[in-house]
Amino acid sequence: MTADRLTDQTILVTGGAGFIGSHLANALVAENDVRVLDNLTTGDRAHVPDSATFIEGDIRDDEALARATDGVDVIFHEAALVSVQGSVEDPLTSHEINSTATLELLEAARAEDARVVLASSAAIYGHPDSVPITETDPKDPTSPYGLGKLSVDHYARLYNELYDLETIALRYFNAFGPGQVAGDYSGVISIFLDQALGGDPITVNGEGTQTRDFVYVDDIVQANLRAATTDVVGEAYNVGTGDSVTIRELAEHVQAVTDTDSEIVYTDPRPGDIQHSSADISKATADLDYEPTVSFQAGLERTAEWYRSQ
Ligand code: UD2
Repeated sequence: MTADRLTDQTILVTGGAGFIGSHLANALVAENDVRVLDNLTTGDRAHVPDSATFIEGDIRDDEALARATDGVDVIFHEAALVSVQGSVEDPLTSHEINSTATLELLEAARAEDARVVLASSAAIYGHPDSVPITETDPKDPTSPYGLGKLSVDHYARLYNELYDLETIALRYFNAFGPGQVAGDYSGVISIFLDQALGGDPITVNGEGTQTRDFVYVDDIVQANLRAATTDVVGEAYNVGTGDSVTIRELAEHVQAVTDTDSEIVYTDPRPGDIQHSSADISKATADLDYEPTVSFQAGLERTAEWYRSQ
């Protein structure tokens, strides 16, 4: 498949009612026949575009998966148990969803000869030796979540090598944007915005010197769309921006964009927290023509705007 963009395809977005999946479904629905499979554990039916076919079901359910994958051309696999902390508390469920069910999905894709664009994660690298992180750097995940993503990232490559299935794994760094609902284990930006707009203190873990590469959801979507049409398959790509900010700076930016009096408080460091993270995106730029388009500041403003409107 080598086209500039996806048109007239039958597409499945797993997790399409969730944060990243719903943005993807919305980007695809005008020119394609889009199906969404989501169990609504963390997703929201209201975020699924009206013209998409919605299948409420769990990716662990064979019957739901068979219905969702029947006749598809492309699968974007975003459904996952996304909480790192949750995976530490319940590694078996994390494995069932993030590894076993994803393997089942690859099998279904093999039967349909469908391309699979798979959500992998920077969590596969664990504590990096140095930053920016390149795709060939050591992988030493520190959570069941990271290990599960590493297994399916490798399975995607193997399915290409063994069965000629068109697969691409995208290793997301710290995704943020509208639709990322604040919760105990959601991304730090959603938590800080929720705290600041609610008039609560902004809780920085440790001294806030740790850094993250925050990538706006539109750019995650861009990487997915390019992965869906590239002729370079069987590869994995970092999806970040190449820039990073400290968590302390992030807290200050959140204070500024929300125009709040919320103070920044420093709590205990999070056990096992990664100190530095930033993506080397040169491989995605070279192969996929991927370029981040939304700056951290602009993305933060748009996300704050969305929170205010909620
Ligand atoms: C994120 C993803 C994870 C994985 C990884 C890849 C989330 C929730 N997790 O893990 O799934 O893809 O990236 O690199 O998106 N922090 C605070 N105060 C808070 C919450 C967090 O200071 O109230 C800090 C936290 O200690 C960490 C940073 O903010 O240093 C980012 O935390 P996170 O949970 O948003 O994301 P991360 O990088 O652990």
